[in-house]
Amino acid sequence: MQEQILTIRQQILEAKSNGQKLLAILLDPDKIELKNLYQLIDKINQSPATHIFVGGSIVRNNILEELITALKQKTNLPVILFPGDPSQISSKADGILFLSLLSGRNPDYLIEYQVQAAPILKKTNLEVISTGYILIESGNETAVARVSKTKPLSRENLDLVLATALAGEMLGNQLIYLEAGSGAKQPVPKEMIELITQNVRIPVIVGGGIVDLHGIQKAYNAGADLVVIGTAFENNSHFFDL
Ligand code: 1GP
Repeated sequence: MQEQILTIRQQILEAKSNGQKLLAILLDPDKIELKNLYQLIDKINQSPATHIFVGGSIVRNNILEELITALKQKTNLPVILFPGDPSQISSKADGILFLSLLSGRNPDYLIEYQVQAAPILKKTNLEVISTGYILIESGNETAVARVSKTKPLSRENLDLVLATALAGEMLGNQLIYLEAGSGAKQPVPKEMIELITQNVRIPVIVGGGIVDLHGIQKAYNAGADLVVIGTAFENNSHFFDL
């Protein structure tokens, strides 16, 4: 029998239904030195990562294409764009988180950038994964809040975070991303992850401010389907070494 090739979204759904937890390493092209790239990719290959996310709130340098080409050559992991704006689209990746910043009220990040990106994406083979992106207050102003000029949702207001996630699901989002922001002082609270994952059926990504393996496990235990690690791996490529 011919083996069916699953899309990225189908793989995530399958993992969720099998109880398999997923891990994405986030690479910010601005923070990568190309001379260390192959060493970094070796470290990713030795890690438990199941996905690679590429992006940042603002990407100033032009290494995006080169980075993705190298990743595609040297790893088998799906490479998924996690863009801050439409300039960060590369047809060389496998997919893109098509984000709408549901926690904010800035129309640019709710729909304008999506309108700009849609015709570009239509010309690529990227798998477009509609993602409701919810920024949670995390103790310091993060790049997402600064760049998007939006306020994160309060850590205390669980009802509002739940209503926002439910609205995302009802609008047809295929994933919900609970984001504390890169380098956040505090990650998304466990109670919040529990509440959201118990009440939406779509997979939930959790990221921002997770600095150790215990933090990853805590998010999984609370119900996260996929955890994102950026800064901690950036600062220490031995992060996953036993
Ligand atoms: C940021 O959720 C990601 O968008 C990862 O955050 O850099 O804090 O791991 P960290």
